[in-house]
Amino acid sequence: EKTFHSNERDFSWFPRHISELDKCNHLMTKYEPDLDMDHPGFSDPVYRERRKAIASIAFSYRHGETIPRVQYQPEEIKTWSVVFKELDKLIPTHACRQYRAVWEILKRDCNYSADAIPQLQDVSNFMQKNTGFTLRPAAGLLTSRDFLASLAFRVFQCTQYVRHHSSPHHSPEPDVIHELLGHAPLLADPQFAQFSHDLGLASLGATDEEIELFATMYWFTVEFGLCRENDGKDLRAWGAGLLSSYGELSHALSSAPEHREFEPSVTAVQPYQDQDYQDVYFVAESITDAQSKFRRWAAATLTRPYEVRYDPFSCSVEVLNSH
Ligand code: NLE
Ligand code: FE2
Repeated sequence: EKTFHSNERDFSWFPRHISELDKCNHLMTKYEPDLDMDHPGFSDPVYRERRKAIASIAFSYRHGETIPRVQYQPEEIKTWSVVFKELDKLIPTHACRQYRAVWEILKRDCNYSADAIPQLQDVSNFMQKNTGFTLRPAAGLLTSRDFLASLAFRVFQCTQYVRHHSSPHHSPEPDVIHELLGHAPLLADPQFAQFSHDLGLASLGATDEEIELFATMYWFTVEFGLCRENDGKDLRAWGAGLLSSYGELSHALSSAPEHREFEPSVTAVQPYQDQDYQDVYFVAESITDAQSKFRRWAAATLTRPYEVRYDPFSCSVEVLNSH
């Protein structure tokens, strides 16, 4: 049984205007290569310095600024290139329909190729034209509360450094390859953008326990979700953690892991680890189906005594029937 005191609730802060996302950039420290012994870059001081230098862009970034460009080094481009080529081969048979459609457009109109790492500002402009989503630079893995809050403003907080070259097939943490190959294509799809936006809005003003449920929900959908196509005959990936990891993408669709039906009340409490390939994935009928199930579940689960709505004209969140 969850209880909360209403005066506690009155003090819970969340961003009301998009510019307040400048205050929503708290990092989880577990993936700092300085701290995590298992991180592929741990024993490489040059990598650690480089990652820090790129992350410093995010620390000084303020809402409304153009995202500074990074001059990627040959080794970083090589890592990108390996991942790009492997995924380009798998996408036709492994990625969901919406992803495949945007993938072709990105290659044609947005300089997506094995030769260069696209710049965040260019990709942000492309997404904005399609769904209103924009990118802002993030220094690493953020707290779930901060990360989910930004989605309510159709802002995606995006890392800019590149994974360690020793592990192109899988990274335990987000990096620019994960963001640009995993997330960006689907954030340019209207239906999927709406699903992400819904998750973000649901998270505003939520209790810590509820944030945990939403973060788990996010994990098994936006990051590792599967769906069916061709009248249920084919299994396809729509999760960004799969679409940026050619190692895990093949694993996820094989018969090795367990495939369970997406059911919000079950999915939201499923334990998971974030070091290696998952051994359980949830399969939705479609993104629209996941979205309507999520909406029903969130409405029944949330304890906040008000509703929120995003006003795209003022880029702000309105609180309705507050008492
Ligand atoms: N495992 C993913 C990849 O290798 O791209 C990143 C997951 C971030 C949650
Ligand atoms: Fe991600």
